[in-house]
Amino acid sequence: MKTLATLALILMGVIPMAGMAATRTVTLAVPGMTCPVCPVTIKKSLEKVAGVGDITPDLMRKTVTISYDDTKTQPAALMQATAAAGYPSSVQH
Ligand SMILES: [Cu+2]
Repeated sequence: MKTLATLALILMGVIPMAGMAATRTVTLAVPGMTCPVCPVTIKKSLEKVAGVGDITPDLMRKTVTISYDDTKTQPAALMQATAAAGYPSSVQH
């Protein structure tokens, strides 16, 4: 039963499998995010990028956390998308 439960978690994407396409998460710092409209604009720009999953903007922290398929896109493309919308961003470490 334990093996089955593990397999189920892998299929649900909870446990990423090594060597396969993985959903990664990156947090971008977006200094220009200053009013409640900004996160909406930023989210819209990121939704157009293929491979992007969940987008969670945080106006207070001026960040946006994005989950993405690393076989389809990379943080550089995500930063490019926000910059194109008028919001230059950088990977937050
Ligand atoms: Cu704004």
